[in-house]
Amino acid sequence: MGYVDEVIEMVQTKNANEPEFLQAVKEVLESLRPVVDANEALYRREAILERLVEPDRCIKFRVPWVDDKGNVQVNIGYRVQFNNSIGPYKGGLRLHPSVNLGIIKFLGFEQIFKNSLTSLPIGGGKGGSDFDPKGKSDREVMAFCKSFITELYKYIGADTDVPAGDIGTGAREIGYMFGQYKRLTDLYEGVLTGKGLSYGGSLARTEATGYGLLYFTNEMLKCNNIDIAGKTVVVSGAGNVAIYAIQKAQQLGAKVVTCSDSTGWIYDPDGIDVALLKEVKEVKRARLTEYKAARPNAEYHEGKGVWTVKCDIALPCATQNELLLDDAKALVANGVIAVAEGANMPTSLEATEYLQKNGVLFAPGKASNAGGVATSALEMSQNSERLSWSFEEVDSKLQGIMVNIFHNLDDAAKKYGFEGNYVVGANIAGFEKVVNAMLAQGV
Ligand code: NDP
Ligand code: 2IT
Repeated sequence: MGYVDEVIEMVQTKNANEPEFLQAVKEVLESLRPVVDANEALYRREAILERLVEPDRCIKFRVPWVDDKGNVQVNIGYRVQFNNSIGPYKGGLRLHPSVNLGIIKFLGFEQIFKNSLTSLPIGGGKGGSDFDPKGKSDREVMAFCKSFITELYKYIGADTDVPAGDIGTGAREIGYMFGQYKRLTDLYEGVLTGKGLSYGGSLARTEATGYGLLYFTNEMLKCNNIDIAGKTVVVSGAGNVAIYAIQKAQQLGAKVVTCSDSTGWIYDPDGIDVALLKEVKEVKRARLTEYKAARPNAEYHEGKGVWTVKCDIALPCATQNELLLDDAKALVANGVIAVAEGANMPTSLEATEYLQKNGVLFAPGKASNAGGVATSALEMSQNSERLSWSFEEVDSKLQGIMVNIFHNLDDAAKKYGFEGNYVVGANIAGFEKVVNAMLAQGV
């Protein structure tokens, strides 16, 4: 058995109850075969793959807080510090009832390669909790966030580990967490990113993941002689990534006709009204039925369904494993040209393979959604130099980073004989920098 297969089998045995982690490891390691085969003796001796798939540490803790009725609630908090070979651990905090250790490990593992692809000095980590912010009052969210940081603050710091937003964690949650960190440590430092603009946040961080997704997609299309203007786009999700992906796609001249949340989806033949979507989701924190109520021409459907809508470009921006084999078949049958992931691992392995086999340009999230964390790293730079850059400056750096990521992975794919396979390209390009650092730093 080859080295890659041995390590996949070991991960399977040791982490049998963590399917998402296993899925992420399989996708990465299988596409690293060409590099691993070329360096097998060295990597085996140094146990590079065994070291890569085992986090530096997993922190799990109790998060007690008091709800509005005076009852004590208990959630579980996690931080997985996966790999800091090229910089301090960096990655978001997910607040969602589905969160468990396996999900945080999959996200932390992906983050290693994503952060490496940004070309900025950030290592991989991820955290979160099974706390559900939905339906909670601001005071309850604050109580949870303060309790969460009261334990986590021991393990994070501007030069150690810098958490940020993810599903369920936005500016409100980051604000409460930053306040508690400052109170406990007396340090005014860039320990969290995605902060408000008045206390160290970066302009363009809110927009960065969605905008970055479109900068990447646009470059990928351009290099394949396709113009994004006039194309029909379907988007899933209606959160931070989806909203700003829709906005930038429209600015580039495309027409976006769908969005979704965890209960249903919208088809808007006139194109999604971003201002209305922001009002419904960012201000009211309401369901998409409110979008429909304000747009007579739009349709609202319960459940899943955006991938059945005819489109040229599909952008999954909600969560993992939301685009499965049948969805990929529906997209291909409807003539899709490109699928670019805004979410982390939204496309299953089978669906990815089907899309690639059918000639669809496929951009893996660790490359195409890296604009969020890249801009977080720019926020860290601004915090370190105690300066704030203009929106235009950050946005132009973000554009440069996304274009650069595309060419790095395109080149890596070509170098190893996998031209056009951006999954292989992203994994190899992300891995090479990390592995070189690991080798240089020894055991
Ligand atoms: P948000 O919480 O802002 O939005 C998530 C959206 O996805 C919501 O509309 C949510 O619906 C919907 N959704 C549908 N099904 C699910 C489900 N099963 N679990 C969770 N959400 C679901 O999150 P983000 O937009 O920040 O994140 C979306 C994806 O992008 C995630 O995969 C995240 O890891 C990834 N990502 C985020 C980055 C960032 O900077 N924020 C950076 C890079 C990647 P509802 O409103 O009903 O909950
Ligand atoms: O998945 C991700 O890259 C994020 N949620 C953003 C992480 C960050 O540190 O900004």
